[in-house]
Amino acid sequence: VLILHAADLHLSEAERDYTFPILDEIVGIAQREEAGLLLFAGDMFDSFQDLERLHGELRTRLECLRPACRVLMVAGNHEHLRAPEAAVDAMRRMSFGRAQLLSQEPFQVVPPEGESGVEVVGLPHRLRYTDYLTWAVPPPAAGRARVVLAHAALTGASYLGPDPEEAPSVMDVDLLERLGADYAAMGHLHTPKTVKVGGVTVCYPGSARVWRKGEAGPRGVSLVNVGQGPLRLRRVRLATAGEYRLVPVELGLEGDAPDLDRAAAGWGPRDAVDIELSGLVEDEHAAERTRAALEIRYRGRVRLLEVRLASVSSIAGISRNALAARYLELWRAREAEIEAAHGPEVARRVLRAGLDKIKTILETRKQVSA
Ligand SMILES: [Mn+2]
Repeated sequence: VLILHAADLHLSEAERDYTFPILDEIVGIAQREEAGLLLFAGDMFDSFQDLERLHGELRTRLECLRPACRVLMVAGNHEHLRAPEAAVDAMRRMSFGRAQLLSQEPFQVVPPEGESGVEVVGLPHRLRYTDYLTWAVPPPAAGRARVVLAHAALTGASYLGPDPEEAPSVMDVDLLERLGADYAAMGHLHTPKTVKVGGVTVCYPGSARVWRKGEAGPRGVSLVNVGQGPLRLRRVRLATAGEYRLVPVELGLEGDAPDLDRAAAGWGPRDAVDIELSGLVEDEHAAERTRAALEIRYRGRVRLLEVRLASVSSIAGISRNALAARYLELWRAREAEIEAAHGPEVARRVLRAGLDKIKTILETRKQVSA
């Protein structure tokens, strides 16, 4: 069966216009590829309130799926954020239409459907899974592949460490092996990652959207063929998710920025662009003017734009200082040569390193004379 596996969409009321088109794109991929199973591995909603307010909208958006496509999901830690005590009972009373929420603790077995169907074991999100050795999980049905659907970080494999900013919820990979899973459809880690542990292919498709700063690289879902011959896995990119792009910019002495239009031509309208200005400048007001100008220039071109003064330091009159003047004179004589050999970025960094050194010398002198 062809499975479309997505995770961590974090649908939210505040970002309705950003997140729902991504859901539509995922549904469109399931249609185009004729997926037989659509799995959502948790954090479909950004909080319990978002789940309460938006689950009807989710129901509507899933209606167009062909009847042969089954939709299963588990809750993640975010569906429990700011949730009332009986959150799981509340979730069970909600109607998700085409989607079935696997909420039975600690696991829920969904028997295969049709001749080529796979068996799915849902593990609703918990803070701890340490009692798993006592779970009475039946062995996989004869001749059927088993898929585990879960939302957790994993231990037992050092390269799958927990996300430091997220809730603990760590699962031992041994649990996945004991369940006899062929494929573990995981959510929780926002960076895409696939590893083979014993006989289990463990896959995190990563967040289906840019959820916070630093989530760089294309967002996507996994398309996996399970149950017919060897497991085949491929990644499909989500165009509507855009990308997070960190753009480091080194300012010149006058607070001037290099031309960013070439780089900006590669930015998409759904991207989150984070321009980080650094450098040593004569006048910090000039740096602030550059910052404001860049904001005006690129605002509206991307979904989110931030232009920040990250590590800009200023030293007034440095170009009039004898030592600095001599250094700048030597620098200008060799600037073209260094730029040609190493590119403008390296050239700016070399200039900055020299001026930083001079700044330190001047400051030390001041302290000594004071
Ligand atoms: Mn998440």
